[in-house]
Amino acid sequence: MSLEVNLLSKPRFDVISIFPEYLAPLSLSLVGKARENEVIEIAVTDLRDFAEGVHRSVDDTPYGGGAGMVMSAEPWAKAIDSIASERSSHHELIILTPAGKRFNQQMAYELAQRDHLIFACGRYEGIDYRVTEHYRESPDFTVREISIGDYVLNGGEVATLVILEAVIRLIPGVIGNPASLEEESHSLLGENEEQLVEYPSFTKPAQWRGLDVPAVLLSGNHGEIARWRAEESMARTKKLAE
Ligand code: 6GU
Repeated sequence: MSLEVNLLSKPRFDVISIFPEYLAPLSLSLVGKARENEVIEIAVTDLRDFAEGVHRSVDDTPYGGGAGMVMSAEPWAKAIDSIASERSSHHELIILTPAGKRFNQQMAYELAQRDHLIFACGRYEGIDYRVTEHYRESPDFTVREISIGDYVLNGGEVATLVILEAVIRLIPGVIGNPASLEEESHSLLGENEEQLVEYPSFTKPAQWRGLDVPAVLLSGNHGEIARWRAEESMARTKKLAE
């Protein structure tokens, strides 16, 4: 299993949504800077641009009955085909759904290796399942259904923000000091083979509202400090499993 991120071309991220404004945070902070510095490319597409008729409808009632509406296959296929035709690479199509595989750090590393990710943000009762089936049959696509946890959101937009934030920070050149990727919680890099969470951190002042920074961190003894941090990491990780 290689966790090193090796990319031949600039990674491209496409997001398809009926609420493009929901993805506005992708212009902020680390992700926004990576776009400005042209380390990555992100484009947001309005699904309705690919819907027909005066009402630009993107949904319909479910076959078999039941509550809610289902997103129609054709606008999705038109949007996905249009986006894919702009790039010759293999495409990773990510369909956001609470019925998908739970997102984790291992998946973040895998997605950070890909040249082209397309995020399909479904709403309502989801997307006509034939969209998944259709692109699974194509050799140009890998299709993944992903969930970010065991709760229900109104759509895939926020899940896309979560996944993009986890993935993009792993791309070389996005984070100034890559060593910080090794020490953090859930890291699969460096010496964190047991997938420990991070130890607690403190900064100045040494006393604050009656609370002292642990004395060992002021000792200057690097061996003692490393041992204390490793013990804290193990204790925190153990506590999470309770
Ligand atoms: Cl990816 N989508 C929706 N609608 N709800 C979710 C989710 C995704 N992940 C967890 N809950």
